[in-house]
Amino acid sequence: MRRLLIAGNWKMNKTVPEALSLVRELKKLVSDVNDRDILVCPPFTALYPVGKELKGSNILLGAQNMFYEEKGAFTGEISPIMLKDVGASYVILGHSERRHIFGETDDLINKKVISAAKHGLTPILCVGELLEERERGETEVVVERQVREGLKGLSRESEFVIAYEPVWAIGTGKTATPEQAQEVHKFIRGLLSEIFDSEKAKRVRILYGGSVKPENAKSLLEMSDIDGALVGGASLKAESFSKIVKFDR
Ligand code: G2H
Repeated sequence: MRRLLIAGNWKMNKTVPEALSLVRELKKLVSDVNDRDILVCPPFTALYPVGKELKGSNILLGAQNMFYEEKGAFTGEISPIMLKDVGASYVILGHSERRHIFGETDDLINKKVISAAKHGLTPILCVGELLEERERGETEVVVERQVREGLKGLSRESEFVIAYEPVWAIGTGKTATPEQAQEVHKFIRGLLSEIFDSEKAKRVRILYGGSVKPENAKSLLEMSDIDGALVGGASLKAESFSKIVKFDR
């Protein structure tokens, strides 16, 4: 009942010519895929040209962050209206790099989630524990706080996606085992049932992120509560990203 979503988070990579060459190659490699959603999230500077290049294709466009206000004196920020304007339909919010390098709090992330939904952008709320937190047995406490705070005040009708990204598995080459990931995904779906109801919880897509590669995608994506992947490093090359997109179910 949940359509798979394979999303590429390019982070702070790719100039405009590099971004265009990547999506041109990717378009060819995945043109025959129609049973799952494919999303790319380039840096802000490449959103407009990449969006133009993707028109009429089966690849969706998303951003990696935004501010919650519509416009005004917020130097350096980008608004949801600006993202819609360049053709984005998704926005990654609360990525662990935003939380830990840029100090984003649950409260700020929640304001962004609410604003994205209000403007018709689908928020991808990222959650995940640090290594120390996992070792202290606090994974569920941390994830529960991030999910509850991040979704506070969001209406049941709003479409949103959750990405579970254990921080210790991001860009480190260490992947959570499919069983470790499934356990947390199941826990998150249970929380969604409590926050909304079980019907809504069944429809929300929960992605796994953290060193997803062509070699481990299948075993992760086969788990019952893993509905897709948020891919960083391996989304920077058309070949590896397309292999993840096209993993055999
Ligand atoms: C986690 C992920 C993408 P990577 O940050 O969001 O990156 O696949 O490089 O671990």
